[in-house]
Amino acid sequence: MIKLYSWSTPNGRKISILLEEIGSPYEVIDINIDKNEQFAKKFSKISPTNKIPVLEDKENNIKIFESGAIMLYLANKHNCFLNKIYYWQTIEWFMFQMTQVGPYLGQAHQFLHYNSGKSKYAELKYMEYSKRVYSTLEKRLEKLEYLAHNYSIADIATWPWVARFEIHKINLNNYPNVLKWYKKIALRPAVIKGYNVSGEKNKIPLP
Ligand SMILES: N[C@@H](CCC(=O)N[C@@H](CS)C(=O)NCC(=O)O)C(=O)O
Repeated sequence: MIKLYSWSTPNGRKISILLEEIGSPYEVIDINIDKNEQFAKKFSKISPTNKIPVLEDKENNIKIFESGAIMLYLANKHNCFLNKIYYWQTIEWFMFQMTQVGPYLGQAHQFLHYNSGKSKYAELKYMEYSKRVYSTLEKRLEKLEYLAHNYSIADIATWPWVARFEIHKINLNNYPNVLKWYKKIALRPAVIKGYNVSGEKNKIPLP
């Protein structure tokens, strides 16, 4: 049995959505980061960075932190969502999520939503970065249905971040290709289920 330590955030949702897509049974252990449970002694032992998500798989006697590492582990274990033909394109767009979509939109959340008014410079900087991230996705999805041709870990990693469009103050209607991709993925039963397995239960936002 797989144990997933998670919370209702984009990085947590990536993993539960992937597990639902795979159809692998798993147990969720809530780590309420709003109550600083990530710093509890017990969790510190399995998460060296005191962050969710962490996955534990008894079958292979493994504990993994970092959402990217967890997703690669699951894609390799089950041989899915990491297509052999489009392997490097999938890795490219997966890495784009890990290094740009997540970090920049995450900072936009901090400065535009949770701490607005504290730094004009940071608000402007991360608003511009967010728009740049969306323009990159928009261009990529102009001719493609999914980020790396087939539905893959690149889409599964990126989608829960785009689902926070209201918090990073992006009008999805300005990015029609992203909007089409977002809405199509939002209809997948595994996405609907995986979105709400930990923490606060919310409706998938739609513009
Ligand atoms: N690079 C990490 C980021 C994980 C991360 O930022 N997790 C957040 C929730 S989305 C967290 O645990 N925050 C609590 C904290 O930083 O104290 C990953 O992709 O797993």
